[in-house]
Amino acid sequence: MELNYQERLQAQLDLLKQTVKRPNVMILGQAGAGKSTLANLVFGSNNIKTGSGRSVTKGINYYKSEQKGIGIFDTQGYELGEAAEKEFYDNVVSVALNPAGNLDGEFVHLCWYCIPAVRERVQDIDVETIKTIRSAGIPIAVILTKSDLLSVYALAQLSGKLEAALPPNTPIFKSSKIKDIDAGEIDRICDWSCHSLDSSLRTAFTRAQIFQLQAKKDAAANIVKQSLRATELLAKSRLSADVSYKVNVCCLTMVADILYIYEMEEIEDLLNGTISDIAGKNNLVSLFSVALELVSEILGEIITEGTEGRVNGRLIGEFFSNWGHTGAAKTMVAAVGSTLIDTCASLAKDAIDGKTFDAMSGKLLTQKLQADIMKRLGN
Ligand SMILES: Nc1nc2c(ncn2[C@@H]2O[C@H](COP(=O)(O)OP(=O)(O)O)[C@@H](O)[C@H]2O)c(=O)[nH]1
Ligand SMILES: [Mg+2]
Repeated sequence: MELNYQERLQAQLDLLKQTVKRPNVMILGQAGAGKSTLANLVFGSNNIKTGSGRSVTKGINYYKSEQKGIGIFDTQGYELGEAAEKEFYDNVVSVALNPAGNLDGEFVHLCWYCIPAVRERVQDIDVETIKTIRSAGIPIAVILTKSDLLSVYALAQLSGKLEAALPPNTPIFKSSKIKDIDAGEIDRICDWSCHSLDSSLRTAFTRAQIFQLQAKKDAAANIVKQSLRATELLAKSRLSADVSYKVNVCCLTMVADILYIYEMEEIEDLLNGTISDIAGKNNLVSLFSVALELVSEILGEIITEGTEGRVNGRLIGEFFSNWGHTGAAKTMVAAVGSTLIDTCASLAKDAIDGKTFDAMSGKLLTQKLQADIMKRLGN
């Protein structure tokens, strides 16, 4: 059977995008509090604006990003004054506590309550809203935005005031759009958010946030572990064409899952699409499909030639000096998995650091991917 790995990989990624459950985050706070800025810090540059917004109720819009796999309830915030505050409170509470009542029947899974750090007092309306949402069982954290505008001392004072006014153990974080100021806090916001979500929503959140690379790495390592278990079951018998096909499918699923967690399509955007230009291929997915071609080639050689077969000029026997069929298949899955994680992690880091791919062509990346897999097969 002639297989087009690129198309199959893309199809698998599209399937994941359609089926993984989407978390909805509600971002609350006054107009100008820095809500959009925070969302961009966590989810990357073009998340909210690219999703199409729908008005849920007065002052609350819902943005659903298919690409990101995340939904955002963006509240426009309140004006000062009793009537306006009451309206804000009623709207927020009705949307958060009564999913069936809002436009799409979307649940609010998580709330970030933004308070600009320059604010000196804690408003009653803030405390009341946070208490109500919290007592409804929806995780809510306070985020002191624009923390660069306040001294460490003044920030601590504001935190203290908030702590005294809010229900015990309400998490309070800081954020700043200025790079390197409180950068670690964005990690902590992501970490807290991830762990506050139901486990069925964590995958999508881990994927959507761009900063917590360790969380992505852990999730990806878990994917490899599961694939190894599946491979072990598959390859118990002699490596026939049928088994080899199944191992290949297992690899393909694993590769798609890893690319999904790292959100390689977004990374590609962040790297300014220069990879595709230089590689002369369509996209990163096509680049990663070479890993699958390699797997298929090795499996093919093993079946037809046994250990005497050659891949990239090297004897297969060199890779598996002491190999049973199960061991060989597992070694290969592990090699592809760990190579892919390293490659994705490094590309994601480059994207976060604002690098582009002028220096390293897609061709080099492909070669490195292959070489790394071959090297790991030897270990
Ligand atoms: N100094 C500083 N300004 C910020 C920060 N976050 C947002 N801003 C600015 O505050 C204004 C409002 O931000 P925006 O994210 O649109 O607020 P939103 O109305 O709550 O969505 C913009 O001019 C931002 O550049 C920050 O961390 N530090
Ligand atoms: Mg905004």
